[in-house]
Amino acid sequence: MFKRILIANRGEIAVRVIRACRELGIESVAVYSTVDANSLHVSEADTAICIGPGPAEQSYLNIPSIIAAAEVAGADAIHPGYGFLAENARFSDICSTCGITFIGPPPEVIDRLGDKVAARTIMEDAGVPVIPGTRGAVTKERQALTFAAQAGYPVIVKAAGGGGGRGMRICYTDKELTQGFQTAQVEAGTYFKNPAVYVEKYILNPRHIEFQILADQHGNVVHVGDRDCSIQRRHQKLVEEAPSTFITDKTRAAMGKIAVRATEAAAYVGAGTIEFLVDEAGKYYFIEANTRVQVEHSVTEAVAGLDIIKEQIRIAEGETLSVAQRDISLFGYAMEFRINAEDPANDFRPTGGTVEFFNPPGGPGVRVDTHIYSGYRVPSLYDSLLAKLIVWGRDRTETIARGKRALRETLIEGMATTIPFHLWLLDQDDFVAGRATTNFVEQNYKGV
Ligand code: MV4
Repeated sequence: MFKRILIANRGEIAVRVIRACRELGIESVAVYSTVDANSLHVSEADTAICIGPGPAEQSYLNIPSIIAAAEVAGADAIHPGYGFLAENARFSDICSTCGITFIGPPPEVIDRLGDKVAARTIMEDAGVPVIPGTRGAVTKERQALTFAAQAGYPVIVKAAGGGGGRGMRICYTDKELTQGFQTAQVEAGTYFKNPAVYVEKYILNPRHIEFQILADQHGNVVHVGDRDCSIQRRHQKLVEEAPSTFITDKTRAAMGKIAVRATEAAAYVGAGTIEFLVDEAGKYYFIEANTRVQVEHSVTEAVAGLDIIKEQIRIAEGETLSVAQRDISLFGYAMEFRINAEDPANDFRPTGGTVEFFNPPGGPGVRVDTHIYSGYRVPSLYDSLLAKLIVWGRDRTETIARGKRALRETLIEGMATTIPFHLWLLDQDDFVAGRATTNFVEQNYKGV
C-alpha cells in the first residue's frame, strides 16, 4: 500500500485526488507554483511544497522540481491528474527510474497510444473498427491522393503526434489535399516533433462517444460504460453525459466489448479512455485512446457508483480491480457542466479576476468538484475551469431539470462564466431530444 502520494497538478483535479487519498488512508502531498499559494489543493493536502514560479514550464511541467519534491516529501507515488505531465512517457519513465510509482500507464504504452498511426495499426490488427484511412504514415503526396480517389472526398489529414483536434486538416479536392498534406507535414514536424501524417475519410456530423476503461496489472480489463462528449466548441468539451442517448443498449454492449479488446491489444494498464466517432448511420470507429483520467470521469462515477480515482490508485499499487465486468451496471443519467471563467456572450473570451462570492449548488443528485471559494483569485496562467457541476437523475428528463435548477443556484460573482451557455443549451429542443452532434454548438449558438 502507498503511504504518501504526491499530486503533480492543481485545481479541481488535485482536490479530487486528495479526496481519494483521504478515503484510502493515504497521505497527500500537494505541489504548487508561487501564484497558486492560496489554492485549495494547497490547504487541503497533508503537506504542500512550492515547486517554482507561475509559468507551468517552471513548475507543473518542471520534472526535476517535481521529482525533488517527491523525494523530499518521501512520496512513494505520483498522481499526474490530467493535462501537464499526465501523458508524458518520459515523466512516467523517470518516476520509475527514481523508484516512485507513476499512477498511470508505463512509458511504452503512453508512447504506443500517443502515436496515432501506431495506435491505428494496433487496433486494425486487433479487429477494432477504425475509420477507413491509410495504413501507416503517408510520406508521399501521391499516396494521399490515391487514398482520396479510392475513398472519395472529403478526407482529413491528421498528424500522428496530434490528437484532441490538434494538427488536423479537412480537404475537399485534390488541390486542397496536395496543399493540406504539405502544410500538415511541416506543422506536424514543428509542433509535435513527429512529421508523420495519415489520411482518413472525413466523417460528417459525428458524435464523440468514449468508453471508460480500467485495466489492472494482472490482465483484468473492464469498461465502465460510455460518455457522450459531443457538446464541445473548438475541441473544448463543455458538457458530457453518460450514457449516450444516441446508441442503443445493444450497440453500447458491442462497443464496450470492442473497447476492452482495444485496451487488451494495447497491453494497457491503468484508467484510460477509448474514443470513438459514431457516424449518422450509427457506425462506430475507434479514433484515439487517452492514457489519463479525464476531466469528465465524474459522469461515469455518477452512473456507475464507482470511484475511478481510487481504482486508479489500487491498480498502481498492484491490486486487482475491485470489480469484474458483471458487477458493473449503469443506473440513471448524469451530465457534467464545465463552469469556465469564459464569457459566452463574447466568443468565450477568458475572463478571470477574483471570485467575489461563490455559492455552490446542492440538494439531491448534485455534485460539485471545484477548487474555488469566495475571495479566490483565478490565476490567468492556467486553464479556465472553475468548477464541474455534475447532476444525476433517474431519467434524462430529471437530469435536465436538475441541471437547470442547480445552474440557477450556482452563484459566482466577480467574472463572467459559462453558466448562461449551459442554461441556453438545456432549453434547446435538439439537445433535449438527444439529437446534438459535434457541430451543434458551432451551428446553433450565437451568444447569450
Ligand atoms: C475526425 C472527424 C471526422 N472524420 N476524423 C477531432 C478531435 C480528434 N479526437 C478527432 N477529431 C475528429 N476526427 C474523421 N476521420 C471529426 C473530428 C472532430 C471531432 C471529433 C470529436 C469531437 C468533436 C469534434 C469536432 C470536430 C471534428
